[in-house]
Amino acid sequence: MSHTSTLLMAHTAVVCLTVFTVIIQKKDNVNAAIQLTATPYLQTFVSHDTYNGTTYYPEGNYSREWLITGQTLNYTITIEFIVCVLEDAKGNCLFDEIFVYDGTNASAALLKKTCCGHLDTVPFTVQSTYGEMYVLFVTDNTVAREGFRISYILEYTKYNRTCDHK
Ligand SMILES: [Ca+2]
Repeated sequence: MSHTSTLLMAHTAVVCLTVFTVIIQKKDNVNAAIQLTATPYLQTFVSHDTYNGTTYYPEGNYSREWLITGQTLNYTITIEFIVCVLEDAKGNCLFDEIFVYDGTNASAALLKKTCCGHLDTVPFTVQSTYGEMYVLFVTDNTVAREGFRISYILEYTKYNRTCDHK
């Protein structure tokens, strides 16, 4: 093999590696927070793609995040935990948890930290201050359960309830 072709092969390998890395990074970006738009109509999201009430979420440091944005920021977002079964931590929330933040990421104020079960019996709701809410589901490296189904809706109430004419 000539020196030139060796160099060419090395160059090709570098190019391929670079392209591959870019694809991986793009995939990671896609796997960032799932974007949801809250409207005045009730919609839902679930803990994992194969959620059906009986199929467990993946075992092994599975995590997923959702960014819910309201069509109108001045309205609030209310989520309701309809079904929620996480690894039983006997109420200590040591293993698999859901965090709900009052903004667009985990730097915002924490509205709720839950592992459901007997401490937070479904259904229960969490409401944002404005039209943005960030939900983070984090699991440890073992034991999965059925997961959750959560509804979300944009509500007009916060700034208008007191203005209602009876
Ligand atoms: Ca677990």
